[in-house]
Amino acid sequence: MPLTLTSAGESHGPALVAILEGLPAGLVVERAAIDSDLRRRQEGYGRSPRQQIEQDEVEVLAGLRHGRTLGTPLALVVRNRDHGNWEWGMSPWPPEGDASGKGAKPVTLPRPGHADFAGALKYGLDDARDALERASARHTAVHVAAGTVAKALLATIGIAVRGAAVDEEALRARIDEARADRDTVGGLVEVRATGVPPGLGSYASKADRLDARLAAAVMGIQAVKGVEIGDGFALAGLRGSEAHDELLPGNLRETNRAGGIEAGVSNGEELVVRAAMKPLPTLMKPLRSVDLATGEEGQALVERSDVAAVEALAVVAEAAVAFELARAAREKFGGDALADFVGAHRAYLERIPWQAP
Ligand code: EPS
Repeated sequence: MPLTLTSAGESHGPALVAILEGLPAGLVVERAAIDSDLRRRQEGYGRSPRQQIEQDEVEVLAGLRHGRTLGTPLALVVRNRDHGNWEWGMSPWPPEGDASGKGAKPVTLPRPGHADFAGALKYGLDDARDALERASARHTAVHVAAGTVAKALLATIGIAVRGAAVDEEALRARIDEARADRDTVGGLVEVRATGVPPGLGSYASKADRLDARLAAAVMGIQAVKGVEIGDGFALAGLRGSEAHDELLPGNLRETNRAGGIEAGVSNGEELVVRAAMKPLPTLMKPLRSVDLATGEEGQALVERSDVAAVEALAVVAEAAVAFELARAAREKFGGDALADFVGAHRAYLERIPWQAP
C-alpha cells in the first residue's frame, strides 16, 4: 500500500488532523520527537503573537500502540488553542446566540497574494474567511508532525533530512527592518537529505520522477513560489562541461550540482532542495483592493499576522521532503513489517556498488 497523507483543519477551527496510511508495523514513533519539531516550527523568527497562544503538541487517535505503529492508519491531531477566541466565528455547527468574538464579521476586502479573492470567486463565497481559513499556513503544523514520523521511518534505513533558512543572520536583519516598517519579507530555505541510496524515483514517467515529486511537495507549501534541485536555475547559464558531476573511481564525485538527482532518480549524492518564499500577504499597511460585496475600492483586510515565516518554512519543507522520500522508499522497499522494509533496503545495498558517504 502506498504511503499517503490526508489532512484537514482550518486555521482557527477546533483542530488540525492528519491520517497517514501505508506505514509498516513496528516503527517506533516518539512523542517527544514530534513535539520538538512542532516547537521548531513555532519558534521561527518573525512569527505573529499567535505563536504565544498556540503550544502545539501531538495527540494520536489511532494506529499506534505502546509507541509502535500497528501498520494501520495513523491518526494525528494538533489542537488550535486559539479556537477559544473564535468559538462563534468558526463553529462547525450553526452557532448559538449573537455573533461574538473573532471571525464574526465577514471578510470582503481580499488581500492581494492570499487566497481571499480567487477562493471567494471559485467557491462562490460571501465571506472570504471560508477560503482563507484552510489556505492559511496554520495546517502545516500537522504536516510537520507527519514529517517527524516519516523521518523516523527514513532513519531506519540511514536517511537523515534537515532544513534551514539560507543566510539566517541577514534574514533576521531584514525581518527586523520590515517589522519596523510594518511590512513583510520572504526568503530562501534549503533542505538536505543524507544517506539517500541511488534508485529512489524513476525516469519511467513524469509522475515517478523524484525531482518532480519533491518540487510538487515543496511547492504545495503556502507562500512558496519557486523550487530548485541542486544548482537548479544557475545550471541554465553553464556549459555542459561545467554543469555535470564527473564520476570518479569508487563511484565518488567531487561536485554535486545535480543536487543528488539525475533523470528523476536519486544518484546517491546528498539531496539538495531549495525553496523561495514570497513575502506574506497580510500587511499592516494594506494594499489597494476591491470590496467583493459592493465592487467599491478599498484597502485589503488587516489582521494579526507574521512578518516572516521563512524559518518555519525550513521545518515545514524538511517535513515535506521527508514525507516524499519516505513515500519513494516505501515504493522501493515495501514490507508490512518494519523488518521487511529494512531487510529489503539491506539486500538492495548488497546488490549495488554504493555506500553512504
Ligand atoms: C497565517 C496567518 C497567521 C499566521 C498563520 C498563517 O495566523 P493568525 O491570523 O491566526 O495570526 O500566524 O500561521 C499559524 C497560525 C501557524 O501556526 O503557522 C496565514 O494567513 O497563512
